[in-house]
Amino acid sequence: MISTDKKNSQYYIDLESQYGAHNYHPIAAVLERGEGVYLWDVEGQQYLDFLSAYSAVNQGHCHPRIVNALINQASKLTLTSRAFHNNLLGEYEKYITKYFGYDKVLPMNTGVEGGETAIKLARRWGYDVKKIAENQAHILFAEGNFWGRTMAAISSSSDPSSFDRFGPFMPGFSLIPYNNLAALEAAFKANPNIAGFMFEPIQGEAGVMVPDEGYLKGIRALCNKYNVLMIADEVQTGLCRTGKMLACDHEKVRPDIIILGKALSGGTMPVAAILADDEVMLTIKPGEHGSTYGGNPLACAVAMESLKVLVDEGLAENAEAMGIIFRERMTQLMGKTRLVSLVRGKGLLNAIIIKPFGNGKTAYDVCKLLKENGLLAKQTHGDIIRFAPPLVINEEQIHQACDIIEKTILSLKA
Ligand code: IF1
Repeated sequence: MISTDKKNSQYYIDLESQYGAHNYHPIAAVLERGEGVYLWDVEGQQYLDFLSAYSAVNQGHCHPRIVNALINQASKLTLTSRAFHNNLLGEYEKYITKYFGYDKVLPMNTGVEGGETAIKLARRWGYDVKKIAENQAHILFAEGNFWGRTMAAISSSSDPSSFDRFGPFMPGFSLIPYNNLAALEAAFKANPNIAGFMFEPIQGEAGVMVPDEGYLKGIRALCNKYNVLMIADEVQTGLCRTGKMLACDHEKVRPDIIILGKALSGGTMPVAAILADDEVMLTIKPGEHGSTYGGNPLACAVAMESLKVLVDEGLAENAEAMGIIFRERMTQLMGKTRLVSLVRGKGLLNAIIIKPFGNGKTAYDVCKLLKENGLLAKQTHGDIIRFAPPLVINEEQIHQACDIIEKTILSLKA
């Protein structure tokens, strides 16, 4: 007797439409299983995952070591709140601070909480250490930034789809052009109350915007010169994604505050971390910041294993090597079609720019065709497709993916 309770993709899509907020417009793939670089939908169709949940699954879907760490800890103790101590938090805090070379870590949950925490730390350091007048601390951001959906995050956004009709906005923020050191120095000169400059070493959502060589070193030098905290948002670029442990490592630059999230848990649960030295971190006193789940023992166990896997499996080196192959293949593709106008990226954070084709179709339509051909990717800002597979991808799989991308794009009519 064939089971009749097997539901198809449309059934699940309809449920989401009926009962869920419409705050996304997903590609029509209903996924039910993931392993390594692969996902399977409810019809059993296999896909190469080239989004990695926006770089949260760097270690590959359901990595056995990370899942086992989750299961083992989940059967012992998951949450105590920070009203009490537990036997994993201190071990984790020692592990991650030694791993990245900072005095202390403040554990939170989502990446945007990491950004909020970094801003609070920078403002508090501004008042207590830089001696900025009360309520005058200012934080600088780069145009094109994306660091989440909270009111502070959208208050610092230059993208109307993030902030339009959500006002009023948080004061004390301003924007300068990305990848522009002259604009950064001019802003620092004009305002002595700037406590921090928060930036992405590569702007992910903006379309994998890779800054000029020397930009990160230039930020470090100007932050030193004007006594401003250098705040690196490595939520998407960190944890081996760009071919180094941190994207700032490409220029051997050490920010004052680092924000981590996403792959810190290998894609199993929300885990974020803010790293800084004592001069910054100890400006927040007991009872002045926190969260219910921040630093929970389950997150500590999962994060330690996720960090170990990155090093044990050489995922930064693999991302570097596989990224070179990917960009070479995409550059060859550019020579075969007018539809691809640019390839850019570092490690396995890459993007192509697709010109409009066939009566105004865009990158979103290409992603729908890629899905039909067995590869999942997501467009950003109309004409850009970001390609970011799990960092465990091997040479055969990267060529398999490039074959799918090439076949799909060459089938389009300019
Ligand atoms: C969505 C985008 C990516 C981030 C950086 C902080 C955060 C993010 C550099 C906040 C989060 C996510 C959010 C998610 C989709 C995804 C995204 F398309 F929205 F912009 F990756 F590019 N800093 N990015 O990229 O981390 O609070 O989400 O844990 O909102 O749809 P979070």
